[in-house]
Amino acid sequence: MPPSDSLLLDQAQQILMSNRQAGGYTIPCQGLYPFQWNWDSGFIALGYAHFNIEAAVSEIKTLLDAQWSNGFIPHIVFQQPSDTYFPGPDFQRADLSPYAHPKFSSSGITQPPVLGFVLERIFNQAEASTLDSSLLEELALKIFKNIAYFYQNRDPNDEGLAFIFHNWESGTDNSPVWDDVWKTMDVPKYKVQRKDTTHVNPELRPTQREYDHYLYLIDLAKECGYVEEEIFKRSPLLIQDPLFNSMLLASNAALRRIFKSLGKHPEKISYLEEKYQLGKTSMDQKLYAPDQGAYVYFDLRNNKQLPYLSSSSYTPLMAGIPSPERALILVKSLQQRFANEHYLCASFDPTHPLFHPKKYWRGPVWINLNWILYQGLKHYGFEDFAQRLKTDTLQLIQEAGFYEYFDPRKKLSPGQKRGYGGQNFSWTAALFIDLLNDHANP
Ligand code: 2M8
Repeated sequence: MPPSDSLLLDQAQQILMSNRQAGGYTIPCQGLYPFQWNWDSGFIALGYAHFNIEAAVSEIKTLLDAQWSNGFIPHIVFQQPSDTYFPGPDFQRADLSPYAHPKFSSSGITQPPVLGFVLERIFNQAEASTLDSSLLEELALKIFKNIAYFYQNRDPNDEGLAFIFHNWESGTDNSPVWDDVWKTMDVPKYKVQRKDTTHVNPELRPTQREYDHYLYLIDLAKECGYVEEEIFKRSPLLIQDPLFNSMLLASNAALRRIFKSLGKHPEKISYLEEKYQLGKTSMDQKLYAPDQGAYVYFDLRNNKQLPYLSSSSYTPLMAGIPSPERALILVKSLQQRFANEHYLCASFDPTHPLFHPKKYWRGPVWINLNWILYQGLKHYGFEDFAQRLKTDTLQLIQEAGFYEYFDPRKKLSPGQKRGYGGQNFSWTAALFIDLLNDHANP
């Protein structure tokens, strides 16, 4: 490993340890995101697994501690008070749900379910002797309950696909994909004090008007007492997201492998297998857009595909969804649209007029999405392209540092920055560690 990489590796470990809190969980970024976030914790655990296995396990455990009685896992757990973030617990009011955890204050929306494959990787990474199989089983059963929650509460048409009812559930907060949904809504103007705009350049964050929609959707879910059946009837945002569902299917597959390795829970393995096949077929039939050569979002409320390409469009590769022939089409589409004048992988189609290279989820590169795409390319044996993706990812971090997101344009004018958003960002550090220590995984 070049000396510069080993310095960066040290720095990445330090970032994680300094973002780690006394309660045994890690915040994504000081100030900007001062609580525990769901899928952040998953990616963060993957980084810890290489140098501090206890911290890796604790990251998952602390998140699962806040799991609701129906299996739901919130997108934010407000583990400790902080006044540097809005909307906090007083606005999000998870306590309105009959299933909310009585001891943990949290949000009532969720995020892409990554914990299944994260758990598998952590245990594969750990020395066989350091973690016992009863711990693996205990955590896997909780994650199973979470996966089953989606099939039971977010899949009213029995398609093996989960719907989301908030853009924050997608993790890709202000993607242009959501613009179409906002056009169908007429929401009030909220007079609230945002905090995100005090930490980073407000022009690069979602607009005030976009936030009105985000807050309105939370208010609507609160009116429904966070009961999915009600939300399904009323929410103007009801989406089957290819990224969210790919994470669900990848976690489903990982859980089956875990139960098989334990030699236990055959009925759960069959249940998951059945749902996986259903989800795979539905995703291939409903979310695939032949004219784009990739998967897109399906708007369940208005019963139509949303015709945009984003980095999410290629994430089904990680869950083994497309046939090998279709996987090849995906890779060609990715190469043609995303790989020419840009580092991989812009979060939104760089050839589209709505692409913005610096604005959050409207174009910049995000390291967690790159990591997911890298796994997908390797899964189908596209070794060279996977290598290109890995090199691009490491190069962005080497050039700019451990930022939240990166401008994907290869050529920047003098004085233009490469890295944006929060600094010393936890999942950027964690996944840098994982990519540098790339190891064989199923
Ligand atoms: C961003 O989202 C939060 C809301 O969840 C925010 O902007 O306040 C997203 O990038 C999301 O994917 C991420 O998990 C979160 C914390 O890093 O920040």
